[in-house]
Formats: sequence, C-alpha cells, structure tokens
Amino acid sequence: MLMRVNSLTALYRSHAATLLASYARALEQAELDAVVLHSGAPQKRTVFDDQYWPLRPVPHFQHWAPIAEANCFIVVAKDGAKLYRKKVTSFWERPQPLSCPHVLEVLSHCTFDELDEVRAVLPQGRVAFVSENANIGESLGLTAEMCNPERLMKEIDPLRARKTAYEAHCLRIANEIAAHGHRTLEEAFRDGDHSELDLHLAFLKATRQDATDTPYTNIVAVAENSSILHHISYERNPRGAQSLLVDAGATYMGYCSDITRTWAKGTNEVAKKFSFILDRVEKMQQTLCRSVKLGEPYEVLHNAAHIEVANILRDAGVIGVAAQEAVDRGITRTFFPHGLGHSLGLQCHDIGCAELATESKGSALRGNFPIREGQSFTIEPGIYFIDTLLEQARSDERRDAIVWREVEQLAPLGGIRIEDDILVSGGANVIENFTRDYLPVGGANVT
Ligand SMILES: [Mn+2]
Repeated sequence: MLMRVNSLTALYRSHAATLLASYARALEQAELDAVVLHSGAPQKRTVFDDQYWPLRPVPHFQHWAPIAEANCFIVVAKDGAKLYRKKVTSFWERPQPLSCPHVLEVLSHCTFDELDEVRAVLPQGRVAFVSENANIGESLGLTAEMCNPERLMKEIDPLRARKTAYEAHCLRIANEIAAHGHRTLEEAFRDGDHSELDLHLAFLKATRQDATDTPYTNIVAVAENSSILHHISYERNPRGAQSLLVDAGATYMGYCSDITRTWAKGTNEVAKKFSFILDRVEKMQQTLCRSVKLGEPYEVLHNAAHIEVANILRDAGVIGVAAQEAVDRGITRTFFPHGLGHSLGLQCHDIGCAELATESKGSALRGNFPIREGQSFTIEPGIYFIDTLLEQARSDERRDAIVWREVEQLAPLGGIRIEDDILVSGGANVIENFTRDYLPVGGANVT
C-alpha cells in the first residue's frame, strides 16, 4: 500500500511538472501572466428550493487536483502553481475528507477564509479566470472579459487529450474498480433473476460508490429496455429477462471509466439468434480495437464498424441486402445509431480529441480526430432493435431491405453494446486496453 502511495506521488509529480510546462507555453501564447482555475460553485437543483447538486469540479481545475470542494482555486503562473482551499465553516455539511495526499505532497497549498485573501496575493499583470461563475472572478478582481478567454481555452483544452503516465494510471484504476461491478452483475444475471434497480444497487455496492460518485448514471437495462441507449429509469421488479446490458463506470482521482457489457441467456431459437449477434459484436469490437492505427482519423474505425454491423445483420438474416448497400442507404444507422466512441478522461465524454470534421453525413460521431499517442477513448459498437428508428425505416424506402419477421422476434431482447476504454500507448500493440485486463470478455450467452 505504501509503495502504491509513493509511486502515485512520483507519477503525480511528473504529471504536475508536465502540466506546468504546458501551462507556461499556453500563457505565453495567450499573452497572459497567470490563470486562476476555479473548482466550481454549488449549483441549485431548482431556484425554488434550497438544495444543491453535488459539486462536479471544473475539469481544468481537476486536471491539477481531484478536489470536489467549492470555491477553491489553483493559481498557475509560468513559474509555479499553488492551490488555495477554502476553509469549511458550515455546520450543515462538510465535503468528503480528501483522498489525494499525493497532490498535497507535491502542489504547494494553503487555506483561506475570505476571497479577499486570495485576491490580495494574485500575481500582477494579465490574469485569466477559468470557471462557470464569472461573478466569483469579479470578486477576485478579475473582469468578466478575463473569464474563459478563447485564446487561452484553445491552448489548455487540448492538453487533456494527451494523457500523462499519471493519468493513464488513474484511468486504469478506474477500470479496475468498475470491473468489480460488472463481474458482480454478470454473476447475478447468470445465477438468478433480479430487477434493474437491484442490479444497479449491486453495482454501486461492488464498486463502493454512491450514486453521485459514478462518472455517469449507471445504465442497467434488461430485455427490450436495452434498446434505450441511456436507460436509467430502472424497473423495480424482476421478470425473467433473457438479456442484460450494463453501461457503468467508476472514477479514480477524477478520471472516469466507461464500460459496457451485454449478457444473454436462454436456449430457444430467438435466444440463440441473439447470442449469435452478441458473439459477432464481441468479435467486431475486438477487431476494431486491433485496427487502431496512429495517424488515422478515428472516423475510419467508425465507418469500419458500420460495414461490419451490416455483415452481422445480413448473416443473422435481419437484412436482405449487401453490406455496402446497407451502409449507403442508412440501414445500419437504424441498428447502430450512435458514434463508435468518444475521448475519455476527467469527463466521461471528454474534450480534447475532437479536431477533425466528420466526413460522413449524419455519422453521429461525437468527435473525429487523428489518432495520436497518449489519447484515451472508448470503442463501443452496438446493434439494437429500437422501435422508433425501426418505425421510421418501415415507413420509407428502407422497408424492403429489412426482414421484419426477424426484427419482431429479436426486439424483445433489446440490444447489444460492448465498450472498452483504450489508451493509445504507441508501443508494438499501438493500444493498451484497460478494460480487457480486468474483464476479458465483452459479452456472451451465459446459459
Ligand atoms: Mn461511452
């Protein structure tokens, strides 16, 4: 344990040094002397009540320190960074005790009572403020024009795309934690019949997370609910479902994992057909992971996924046209309507990688980018039977390409998605798959 803390400190020390050098260049480019990064301010759930959402720190702040305390600041100048933590005086509530001693060991820090104390020690010259709350900056004497200035943001946002060794380590641990949850749910599904709510609660318990700690609300969907891409309105009762899709992650030091697994059971003809598709989606996902090439646009992988989705649908007898035709006519988008993946980091859908325009019309890809060393992103193909999209296809010229009898039989099992978190390590294998190290299988029939 001590070793782990020490090595985390060493990793963070190097991360902070890299970050400082990058910030120094960014400040230079933006003709600034310093920047004040704000942790965030409490956001009201509704203006008509007095309850607040749990604080999600501003990612630029979190890039330096995973501290979910309101109104803390990191002042970064070209020659150093310092953390200012607000003393908590409220007798109503208190933030969680800090779980990042490695940060406090490396980053110079102090506490304060009033904003004026921070204002009094800010560097001279042109100082920017990065925050969702320009008014807090004004209390520090930083005008609204200096809040999130474009010239600075376009320098510091892309810094999050290339992960340091510390960040890669945090992403790996976030995968390790989430894997406990996925394994627990796979076993629960294999051996019994549980409601979505109970599976969701079992995931939280296995990963030792409160619902507000997860990077995004767990998606736990049985049967036809798994065709709802973000299904979070959990059913309260078990109903002997033959399929389960779990899209759920964990955080470690602010870094997110985002993992999807799909499981099926049953031996009847429909279950067998669904399992055939599941098996093929698993193979496709692994092939896509192996196809990551440095310098190539991410969209190449997305487009390859569409061709393979068409092959699978054709081999399963769900469509009756050739693969390329199915892609060209937008038939695969009925069954695979989302992007193949997104960059990952301090936010589940992280900024940083989206640099290139997508070429294919309506590709649904969140961002396209040339694949480079240090990036982390997900690869998450899927095949679903989504009633609203199928209705659209049934009402237009795609109708004749789809075998509706097959669709109707498979629709009660919902859909399939398999998602891993990847680091472009640039080594012999090009990528490191954080997820498969802990969850070797992406989906299967567990009967
Ligand atoms: Mn995802």
